[in-house]
Amino acid sequence: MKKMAAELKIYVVGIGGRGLNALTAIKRRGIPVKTIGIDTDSSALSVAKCDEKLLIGEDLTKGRSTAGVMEIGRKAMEALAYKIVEKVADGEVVVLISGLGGGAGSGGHTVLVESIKERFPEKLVISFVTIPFKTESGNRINNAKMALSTIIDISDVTVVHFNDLLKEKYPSLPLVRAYRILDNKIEESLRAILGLQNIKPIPGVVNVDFNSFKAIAMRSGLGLINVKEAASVLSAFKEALKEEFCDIDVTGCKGAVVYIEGSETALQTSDIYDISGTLTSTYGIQVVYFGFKPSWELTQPKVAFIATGVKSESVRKFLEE
Ligand SMILES: Nc1nc2c(ncn2[C@@H]2O[C@H](COP(=O)(O)OP(=O)(O)OP(=O)(O)O)[C@@H](O)[C@H]2O)c(=O)[nH]1
Ligand SMILES: [Mg+2]
Repeated sequence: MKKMAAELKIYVVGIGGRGLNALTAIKRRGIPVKTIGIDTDSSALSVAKCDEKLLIGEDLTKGRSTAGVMEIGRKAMEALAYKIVEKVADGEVVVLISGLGGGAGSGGHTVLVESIKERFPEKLVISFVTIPFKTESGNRINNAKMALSTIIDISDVTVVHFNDLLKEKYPSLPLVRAYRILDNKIEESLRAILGLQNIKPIPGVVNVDFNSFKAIAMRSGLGLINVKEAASVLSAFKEALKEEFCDIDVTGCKGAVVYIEGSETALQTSDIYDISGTLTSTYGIQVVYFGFKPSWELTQPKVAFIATGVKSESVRKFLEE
């Protein structure tokens, strides 16, 4: 009898106001992950929707926000990170989400990644972070810079979204609606990672499973995770190469995964040759994995594209300026 692989267990931890907002959105969509919300702010925590909640820094802030002081976020997390480390022990992937700039998120995020990696160096830790609007206070921008460079160093994969690009692309949308667009991106990314299970091999190419993805994702730096739907596989792939909320260059990156979801007839032999030609010849990516997921629900093909060890000029500039 064919032995089925165990279900992929993912913990998603949201830290601070932004982290909690993202968890609430994820929970509403019913994505099969375990969610844990952490904040110093008890009122933010009380309205968040997640499986488990942890109030940190009670002795420091009396259940209020850190008021943008990163050091308080750090100390608060240092005291209780062990509780989260224990909770995520049986997970294969830990995803951390925070909005950089405030005290809880910027301070707590770095401490938690450190604690998890110290105890479980082989666990895949993926960080999703947003960069504050340029117009926010200098304190927030400095917090974000400090936290970002550490997070990129110590997480296995860091996905960066610029709030400014959200404003640029959706200028007339109310802020909360615009925020939901970034939450959707994270939800899609989580689905893309969960989707690495039960993938059907495509003959003639190097096929992906969770372990091959993990190999290109461990200690890889900046990452891109994009899912796009279009009338054809190739046009969905071209869309998925571009990240809307951060300028990403995949040239010469560590590795990439492409998998296609759709009806069996949507995938043509030439698509696979075109996609692999683009990734290996045009972008010089040496390690590329493929997969296919038959789906009868989709009316048009969907392409998930994950690239690790990518470069970003705007992240470089943000850190250096
Ligand atoms: N995209 C997005 N960005 C957000 C959201 N909420 C806040 N932000 C951004 O994230 C930054 C940090 O905000 P919070 O997450 O509220 O801060 P915090 O971590 O709770 O920190 P303190 O309240 O200072 O302890 C802000 O400066 C905003 O730029 C959200 O729901 N979505
Ligand atoms: Mg807060």
